[in-house]
Amino acid sequence: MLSLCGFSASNYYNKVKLALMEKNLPFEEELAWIGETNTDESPLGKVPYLRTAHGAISESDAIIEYVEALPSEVRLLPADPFAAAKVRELCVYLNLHLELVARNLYPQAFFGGKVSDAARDKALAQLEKNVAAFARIARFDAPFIAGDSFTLADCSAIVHLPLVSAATKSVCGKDVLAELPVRDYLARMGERPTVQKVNADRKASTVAMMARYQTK
Ligand SMILES: N[C@@H](CCC(=O)N[C@@H](CS)C(=O)NCC(=O)O)C(=O)O
Repeated sequence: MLSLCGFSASNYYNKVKLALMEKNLPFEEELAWIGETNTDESPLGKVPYLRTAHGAISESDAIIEYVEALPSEVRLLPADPFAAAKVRELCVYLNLHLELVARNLYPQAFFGGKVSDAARDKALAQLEKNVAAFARIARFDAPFIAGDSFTLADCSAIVHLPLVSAATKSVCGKDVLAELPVRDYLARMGERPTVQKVNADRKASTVAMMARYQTK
């Protein structure tokens, strides 16, 4: 049995959880908050990590590639090598060029901290450039983000895009994704039972996370 370790408020945890559910693979969830992770299983102390019969894997990209290689009637990467590379390209834009840059704003957007004006301006400038590039390759109305089927890129888009919007709106006073049809895309994805489950669990976990945060 696979064990997904981490917590459901985490966007990277949910990226993997969505992939596992979309592929109908059985797994259990093991709660591990930041600071309570197993260093042998996740050396940087990040979540998620996946415990398998062979050992643990950290880093969500390594995990979802493993998950995709497991036997399942559902594929989240096209069989065609070029099409698969285009899905992975979108994943890099979403994970590295959008989410990781927006993450610099999270301390102020979500945790009551303060981001310096210089850090805010730097993140905003990078995001504006990166969003314009992302908009050239994303296919929001295709109806999935990489085309006509649900892929690993949707697993990243569904969990990251709301945070990029919320963080930039809160800290920079503007949603860097406002010009893109993100709302319609997310509403369409929200019709999927897997996404509904991830969102319901995320809300409950966020309440628990904030309660822990406030008592620390
Ligand atoms: N590159 C990592 C990023 C995961 C990540 O940043 N997870 C956050 C929670 S959403 C975390 O563990 N933060 C704690 C830390 O960075 O020490 C991945 O793709 O798995």
